[in-house]
This record gives sequence, C-alpha cells and structure tokens, in this order.
Amino acid sequence: MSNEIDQKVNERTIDKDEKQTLKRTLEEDIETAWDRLEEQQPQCGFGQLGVCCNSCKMGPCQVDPFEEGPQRGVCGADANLIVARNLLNDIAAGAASHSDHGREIVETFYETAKGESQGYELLDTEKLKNVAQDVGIEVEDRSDEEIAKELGETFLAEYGMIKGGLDFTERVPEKTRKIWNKAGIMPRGVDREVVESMHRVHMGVGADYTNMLLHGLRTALSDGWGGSMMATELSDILFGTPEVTESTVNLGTLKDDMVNIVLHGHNPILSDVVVKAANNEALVEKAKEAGANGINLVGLCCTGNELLMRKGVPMAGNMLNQELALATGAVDAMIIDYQCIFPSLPQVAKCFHSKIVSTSEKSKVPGAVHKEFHPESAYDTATEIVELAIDTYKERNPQKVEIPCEPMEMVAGFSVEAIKDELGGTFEPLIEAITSGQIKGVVGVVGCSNPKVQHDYGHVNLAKELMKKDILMIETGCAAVASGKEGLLVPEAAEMAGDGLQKVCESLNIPPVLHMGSCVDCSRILTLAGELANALDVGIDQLPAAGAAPEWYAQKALTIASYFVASGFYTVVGLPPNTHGSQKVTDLLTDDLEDVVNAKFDVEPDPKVAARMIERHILSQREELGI
Ligand code: BF8
Repeated sequence: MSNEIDQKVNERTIDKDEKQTLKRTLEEDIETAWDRLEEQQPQCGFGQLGVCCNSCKMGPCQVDPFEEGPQRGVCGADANLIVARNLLNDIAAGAASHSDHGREIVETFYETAKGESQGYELLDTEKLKNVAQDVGIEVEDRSDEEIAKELGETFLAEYGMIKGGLDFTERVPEKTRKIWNKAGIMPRGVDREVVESMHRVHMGVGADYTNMLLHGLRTALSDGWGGSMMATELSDILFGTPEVTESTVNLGTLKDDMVNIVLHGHNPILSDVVVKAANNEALVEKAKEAGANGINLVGLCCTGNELLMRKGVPMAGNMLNQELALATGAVDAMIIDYQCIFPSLPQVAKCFHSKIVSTSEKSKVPGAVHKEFHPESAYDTATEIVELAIDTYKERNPQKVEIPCEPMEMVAGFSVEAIKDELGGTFEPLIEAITSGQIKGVVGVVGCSNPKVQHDYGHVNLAKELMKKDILMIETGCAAVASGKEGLLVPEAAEMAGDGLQKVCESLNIPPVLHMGSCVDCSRILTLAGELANALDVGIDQLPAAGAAPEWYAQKALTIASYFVASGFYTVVGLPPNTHGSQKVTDLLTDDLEDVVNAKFDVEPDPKVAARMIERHILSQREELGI
C-alpha cells in the first residue's frame, strides 16, 4: 500500500517539497484533483478530439473520427466546424474572464478617482500620467483625480467601443498592425469581440472554420492588448508598479505559529486591502491574544502573484497547490475571489478547521462563508475577514498541522518598468545582448498546472533547457511559481545557464527567469515585445522570441496563447487544445497561420523537445534579422 502511494506521489509531482503533503492526502483520503482525474479515466475520446458538439439542443452530436459513423451533426456541421466552434468558444471564455476582471479594476479605479472607494488611492501617479498620455489624454495643469477620472471613463468606454481600434494598439509596432489589418483581425473592444464570438458559435451562423478561428485571434487580441492590458496598467496605478523584490515560495511559507490567511484567485482589489487590514496593529494584537505570533499572509495563483509582485507577499504555490495548502492543516482562512478555484475546496477544508471565504458575487461556492466585497466598503470587509481568520485560528488543532518544508527564496517584480530600471533606464543593454548573441532570444513561458502533467515537470524542464541555450525567460502565472519553487528565480540559478546568459545575469544580478506577474500581466510581455520590436524597427513576428505554455489547462491560457500567436510569437503548448479531430483545423493552427500572422502554434508535450523547437525558431529568426 505504502509503495503504491509513494509511486502515485512520484508520478503526480516533481516538487519534492509537496510530496509529503500529497502523500498525506492519499493516506488520509483527502480528495484532490489528481484523484478526480484518476476517477474520470478514460476521459471521453470525442471530447478530447473536439468532435463532440453540445451547442444546440438538436444535439448532443458526435462526429466519428474514424469515418465509419456519422460525419455531420444534426445541423450539418462537420468535424472541422465543430472543432473550430468549440475552440472559438474557449477563446471567448478566456478573453471574457481576463477582461471582466479588468473591468472590475477599471470600475474601482474610476470610483477611486471620484473619491468613492474605501482603502484605495492613486499610488503611482507617474504611471497614471504616462498611461493617460499613451491614450491621448491631456495631463498638463490637471489634478491626478481629473486625469484618472477621464482615464477611467475612457477605459470603461473601451470595453464596448464604437470607434475604430483599441487605444493600446498604438503600442503595437506598425509592421504588426499592418499584418492585423490585412488579416482583418485588428481588435475592437473586448465586449464586442466576445459577443460576436458567441454569435458566431450559435447554430446557423459561423460555418467556415477558418473564418471562425480568425475571429478567435481577434477576440484574443482584444483581451491581450485591451482588457488584460487595462487590468495591468490600472492595477499598477492603484497598487504600485512592481519593482524588483525578494520573497519566498512553496508550502513552507505557511507558519505553524501564526494565523495563516491564504489569498487565492485573480483580482487584487480585495486582497490588496486585506494586506492593509492584516497590518493593522489592533488586529495583530487580536491575533496575539488568540495565541498566535501574528498574522501570516500568503498567496496562491494569480491573486498571489499580484501581491508578490507589488508587496513581496510570499507565495504558497500554484494552481495544484490549492488543495495541498489546505491539507497542511495550517490554513485558517482561504480567501477566494474568482478563476482557477476548485469548487471542492470546502470539502478539503472540512477535514480540518479551515474556512473558505468567498468574496465575489460572481463566484459563490457552496460550503464557503460568503463575505461579499464592494470597493466602497472594502476595508470594512477585509477587517471582518481577518477577524474571522483569527477566530478560526482558535479552533486549529496543532497536532494536525504538517508543514512539509522550508520556504524557497525567490526574486520577483519584473514589470516592464522594473526591467528597464535594472538595465539602467534603457532597453539598449538588452538589445545589445540579444544582437551580440550573448542572449539568443527571449521566451514568454506562461500558463497553468494541469494534473495530466506531472506537477511542474513541463515548466521546470523547459526553463532549465532554455537557459542552457542562452535563452532568457519571462514568465507569468503558475509557470513563474513553478520556477520559483524549483529555485530558478534567484540570480544564482544563472549558474545553470549557458555562458552568454550567465554573464548577462551576473552583470545585472538578475535571475535567468524573470517573474513578470499574473496571467493578465502577459500584457506586460506584449508591451515589452512592442518596445523591443519598435527599437529594432521590426514587427513582433520578426523578434528572436517565442511563447510557451507547457502545462496549460484554462481557457484563459488558450486565449493568451492565441494572442501570442496573433501578435507574432511562435508558441509551443504542452497539451493539445482538443482539436485533433479535425486535420484541417490542426493544419491551420500549426502551419497555415504562418501565411496569415507569420506565426503559428505547435504542440509538444516533452519540454526538452519543445526547447529544441523553440531554439530552432529563434536561430532562424536571428538569421533572418542578420544578427
Ligand atoms: O490566471 S496560470 S492555472 S492561476 S489560468 Fe489559473 Fe492557469 Fe494558474 Fe492564474 Ni492563469
């Protein structure tokens, strides 16, 4: 039995620090995503190939991939259309999620500008002016509040815009914009693109798979250069633009002598105020009266990344660590907002004293305590939740607490502005390192954890392989956290890199993997790519650069991969987007798209092979550029 458990643990993760907790879940029957994946086997083959359609109620229909059974659904859709329709649906869901999160940031920003929110201020007024000027707002002789009010109104209008193109497309290199115009994918407001996607997937509308998928690219672009970019930029103005910061990561960030509050989800609006409340002397005193040594805040997923980037709050882990964090028995309250939150969390919490606290009207979870959050009463709600965590701590059973490891050191906070600062105020040294060949190229490694992949295996091995090849990584989301847990987010990790990258890292004292933030912060990768391409007077598609998502699972990650490709990045994903049921769609994604946006997807589960594919692409880009 114990051997069987050990084998399972080793198959499930490469993270040596979480193995003990994973083992505990198996020994004590605490159900996790890995167990549920096992129970789901074999997963539906039609679904995996993308040839199952449940859109309209003449169905559900399935197309037989072996051409023996039905080749069309009741409406007449063939495999190409069904696969494309499912894919467009996923891309639209991903764009909607990021961008609706972005909308809440814009709304809070706007309320703050009008003095109607509680616990927020315009923290980075220099960035406020820069962003305002970027979108053509007058800043001379105006107060910060006046500028912010107009910026808030402009961005709110941007969602359902009625003018030609998104304001931030001004940041897109001219050559890339030409490609979009020619392909008919210049993005408009994300509300419009998502609604149009939903229209196109309705029965009897989109019937041409290429036409459907080009709209998928447009929808993804409206998220990347629209909703997500607005989320990033306004979060920076409200909560501070990230600067390089030291922190720690893994389950060892939980403390057996403190009130542990885990902040999980994606939106920094509530969690930022929770940080303020947890620093309130009266509440710290209350925690001490309850017998703890203080209040320990840690993050999970992208809410965690937001707090890490701006405030150095330690990270308990990435997506697959959410149930494991609870399984340490040390979590008093896990505060959730939305996205990537397992609905099963209250079941795991029930095995201990822990409370799950839901805060979003959009994401209520049965079994959680619901404390609905609104910007105008943010601080009061945050205080209430911290008090609840302190009360819950009193019920903790110290005998049941098992924190498996010591925290790992890491460095984060690499916003575009912070990277520029590290380089001495100009991108010139980075461009010089790239053109001289010291750094061969830059890869955005992004995306999730997925129990179908041994936890962190894809991220860690891709990063290690690429750094050996003198390729610098810029990472976000769960990819960055995986690198952090493995010790790749410290300058010393450059010892594993090739000579050229190692020298650059040493001279700048930076890690070979730069943590750029949450998943909406993939927009930082776009902004950086735009800056580098403009400096070299090329399109983004000509850069010695690529994208990768080795362990992705979420529709959001698919949207990111799609706007990477549409922006011009060759992008390798570790799992297929359930499209293999159509050879034509597969060919379009992995080949024909090159004729449209000069970039394409590839699917490669083995990170070592993926690293070679990326290197090959980067070397050929360099050759084309003559560097
Ligand atoms: O937005 S990387 S598992 S946590 S979807 Fe989710 Fe994927 Fe993690 Fe952040 Ni992004």
